Amino acid sequence: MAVAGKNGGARRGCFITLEGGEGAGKSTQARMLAERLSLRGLECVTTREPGGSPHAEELRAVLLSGAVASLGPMAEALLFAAARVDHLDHTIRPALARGAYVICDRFADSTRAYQGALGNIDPRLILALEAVTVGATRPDLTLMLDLPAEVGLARARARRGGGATDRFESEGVEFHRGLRSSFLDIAAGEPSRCFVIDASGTPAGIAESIWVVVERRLLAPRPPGGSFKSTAAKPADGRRDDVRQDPQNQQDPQERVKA
Ligand code: T5A
Repeated sequence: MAVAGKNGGARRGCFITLEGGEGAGKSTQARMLAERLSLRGLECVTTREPGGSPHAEELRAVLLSGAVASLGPMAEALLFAAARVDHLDHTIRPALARGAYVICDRFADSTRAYQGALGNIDPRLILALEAVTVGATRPDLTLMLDLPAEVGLARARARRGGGATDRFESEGVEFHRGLRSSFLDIAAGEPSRCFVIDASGTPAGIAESIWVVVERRLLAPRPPGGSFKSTAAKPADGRRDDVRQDPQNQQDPQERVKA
């Protein structure tokens, strides 16, 4: 089934991105979501950034080795953008053009958070680079997997076993706390695209929360003549548990707690 896209094109699929800190469970959830969509008979393409196409995977190896770090965040941002162009041209756009669901583990919000906010690059520059790189191929839905930095880092560490940390995992915990805030700020700024998911539960519980959002946002019939609107609420402690949708689309807070 192809979903009508807001970004033009007579027929296109659906572009879903997963974002969040290290070890938040993005890859796990991307896989689980693809399995569930596939059971509905929908074609799914799971992919990742940096990477997702042969040349972009080569750039991934360079970026995660840390070889570019000494050139500074702007050079890193440009290389992530170069990888993204190749990924879009060779994987994402062809899949969307044939009506597939593309589920991408990280995308442009990661550049905004890692290189932009944490790397102190002027946000106008990051957004201009994003506009040139991404063009109209913006995600239809972004799932922000949110959990304390320490928990995500512990998960990533446990998975790695004794292996070496990569370029960004090796940053201190303050960096990763800052990342979490940046992703939550991005979600607050674009509530019609972004939905924050509490990623501290079990994989199955988180997958269920994600499925509720995907069903309501992408699979349910649209209300006549319009897209869903949403409003964002920020708790007093600065953490965001979710980005609430309009009443037709609202997630039961209890469902989130259970996840
Ligand atoms: N980057 C990327 C930039 O700086 N700028 C950019 O523009 C882009 C696109 C990519 C790095 O590049 C940076 C960000 C990153 O540092 P990566 O290896 O792809 O490097 O890093 P991550 O995307 O962070 O991938 P991770 O694998 O570390 O995290 P995930 O995908 O969020 O987590 P996942 O699913 O692999 O799970 C990690 C471990 O936790 C377990 C899993 O089994 C696994 O062992 N797990 C859970 N455990 C308990 N409870 C749960 N609910 C769990 N879910 C998963």
